[in-house]
Amino acid sequence: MTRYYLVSTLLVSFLIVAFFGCKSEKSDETTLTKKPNIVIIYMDDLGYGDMSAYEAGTLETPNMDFLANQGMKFTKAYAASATCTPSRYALLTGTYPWRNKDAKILPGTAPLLIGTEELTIPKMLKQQGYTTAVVGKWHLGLGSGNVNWNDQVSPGPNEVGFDYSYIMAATQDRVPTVYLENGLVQGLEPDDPIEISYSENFEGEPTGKDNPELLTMNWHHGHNNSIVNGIPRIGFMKGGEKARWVDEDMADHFLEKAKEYVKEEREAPFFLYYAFQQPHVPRTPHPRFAGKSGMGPRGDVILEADWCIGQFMETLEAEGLLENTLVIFSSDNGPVLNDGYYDDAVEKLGDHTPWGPFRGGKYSLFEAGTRLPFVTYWKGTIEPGQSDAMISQIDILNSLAALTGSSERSADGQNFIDTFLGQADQGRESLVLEATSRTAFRQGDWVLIPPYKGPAVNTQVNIELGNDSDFQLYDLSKDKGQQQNLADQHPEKVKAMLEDFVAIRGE
Ligand code: NG6
Ligand code: CA
Repeated sequence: MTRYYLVSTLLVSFLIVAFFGCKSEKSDETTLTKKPNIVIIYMDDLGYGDMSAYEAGTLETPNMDFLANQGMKFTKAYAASATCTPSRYALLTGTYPWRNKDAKILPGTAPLLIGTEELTIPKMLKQQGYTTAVVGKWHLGLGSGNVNWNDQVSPGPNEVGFDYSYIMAATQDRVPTVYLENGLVQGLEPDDPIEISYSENFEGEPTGKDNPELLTMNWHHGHNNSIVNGIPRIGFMKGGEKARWVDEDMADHFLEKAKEYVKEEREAPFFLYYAFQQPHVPRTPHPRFAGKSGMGPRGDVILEADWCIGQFMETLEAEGLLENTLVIFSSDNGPVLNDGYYDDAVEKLGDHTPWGPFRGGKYSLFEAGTRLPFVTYWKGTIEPGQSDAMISQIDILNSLAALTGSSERSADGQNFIDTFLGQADQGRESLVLEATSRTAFRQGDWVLIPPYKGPAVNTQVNIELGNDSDFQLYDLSKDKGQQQNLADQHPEKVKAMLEDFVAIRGE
């Protein structure tokens, strides 16, 4: 039987060689040196409990679940921060965001946050022969201080390692509300230039504050400057009428760009950072999804994002790339319901729990701020499974470097490629968490939150921030929801953790 098998295998191999022997040497070479494509799908404000594979919430997210159930689903994975810009900075550079004092939520006019000399995932992968692209939300600053949106906008993604970029500059709620392709605003007409200010309005331009009659979505806090498509935004914008995006089409638009990129680069090893805008505010589902979740626009845009992921994965499959592509799926920070607009997110939530079993949410030092869905999927290479290893998004750079044979490493990141591929269960021993410039220390099963001044709750968004006048110590193995502060009971633990924390963080 065995011998028969061996002989028949040899025979088949011989036939294959004989039959395909005329194929060029080049194709053999490509097979030998072919590195896997890498895609990072990055959500904006999606919580641990927003995905049905993680928590049995009310939403059904079959396409996200497919990745989780057919790949490695991580239960102790963290974003580097509880807000967007610092998390994205850390994801791409493998560096803790609190090391960079400017890594805060940026206005649409902020200069590029990543230094053009800094190591980034796309830069590292380029050295390894990859073509690289970002499609979607950027929010890492552009230019060097005084952006002229009517000219080539630089430096930007293309100067920190991306060969191709198709982005919105900041967030969906911030101006300029336009797309940029490789630093050029799309659809801009020369006789209608764009002007942007984050300090004052342009004369005669309506605002959310003064012209409620023009609004299709009402603001709750902030978000009362210029009105675009009936939605009041953060920041003032004038001109560029033809270049302005249609909010309801944004998801389809980015999906189209992501699909085009994959089709064009199917022969190359490529890296695509596909940065979704959902479910960040303003939540503007395409009419195909409006009302579909029964949970208002926040639920609807999660269904929309889920559908986009399905479409994107179908494209990988149709192009024959599924078995040669590592997909990493995660989110930039925890969930928030009312983030500045009246959009029924609170009113229609029902029994859904975006934060899963955790306390807090976006902006919070409590777990829900940074503990997020994290999945690695690679058909045929990663066996379906679950990992309870503690990992951070700052570990992606070093892990991908190890995967692709690069010797580059970031100082803060660790290499967990074997864990990502389901071949090991090793994770971090400790990790510094960040939320709006405050930090906490996660070690083993424990988390230590130092005292911070400031309100316990951000009442505008109704999220507990983690501030307290005393040390807080939680044992997450027994108390996921951080209800029992054990600091008084374990002063020696507080002291020991504080020492290790200070050794990494500094004073
Ligand atoms: C806050 C905005 C919030 C959101 C956030 C950035 C106000 C009052 N709130 O300042 O709506 O835009 O910034 O979110 O303006 S993030 O996910 O990009 O970090
Ligand atoms: Ca975010």
